[in-house]
Amino acid sequence: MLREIDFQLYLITDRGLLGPGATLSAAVESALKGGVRAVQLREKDLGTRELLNMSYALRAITREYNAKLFVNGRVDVALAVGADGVHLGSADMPLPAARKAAGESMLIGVSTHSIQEARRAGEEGADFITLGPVYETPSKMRYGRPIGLGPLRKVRDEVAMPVFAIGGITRERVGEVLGAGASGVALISAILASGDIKSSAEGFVRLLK
Ligand code: 3NM
Repeated sequence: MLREIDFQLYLITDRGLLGPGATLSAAVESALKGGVRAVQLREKDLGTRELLNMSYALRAITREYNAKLFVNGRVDVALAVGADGVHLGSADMPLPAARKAAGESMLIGVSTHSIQEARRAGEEGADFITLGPVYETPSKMRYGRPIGLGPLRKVRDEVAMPVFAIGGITRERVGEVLGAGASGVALISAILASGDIKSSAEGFVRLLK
């Protein structure tokens, strides 16, 4: 089954980066106003009920803007709130099991950190992958050492699905990662910690047109 990926900018949440008093819903709405059309809810410290409530809230807002919603790691939550997809990391349910649970129409994105992981995700039927961290990220070692542009250049010959460059992505680096073969970019801080979420999102959208 072909499930189309119709976005190039993939915003991932981290409410810890928001200013004092800011809510994640308001921050995401600003990004949507700036043209973001795919959001991954990634708040790993939340318990199931809190995550569920936040997912419902983001589902309502993303729907208003005709944007896709992905839930990190939790097929059950994604299904319960009617999200468009789930995004799997290496500690989450393996892709074949997630596909079985999620059904055929749900989008499944997978985090990869090497050509080998990218290939495997392709073989297992991921709809898209993130590949990184390409650059050093503000949160540095949490995501491992930067892999640089080399794997991005190689991955295009290895997999057919869209590949999003992730890790330290800024507007200045969009040209470089697209040039290396990425089909889009996935990011947190360059939008959510930018001070002006809407205009940062607009900047990325302009570059990706
Ligand atoms: N995953 P920023 S890097 C969530 O390499 C995440 O899989 C990564 O944040 C990976 O855009 C990363 O602020 C953090 O660098 C991305």
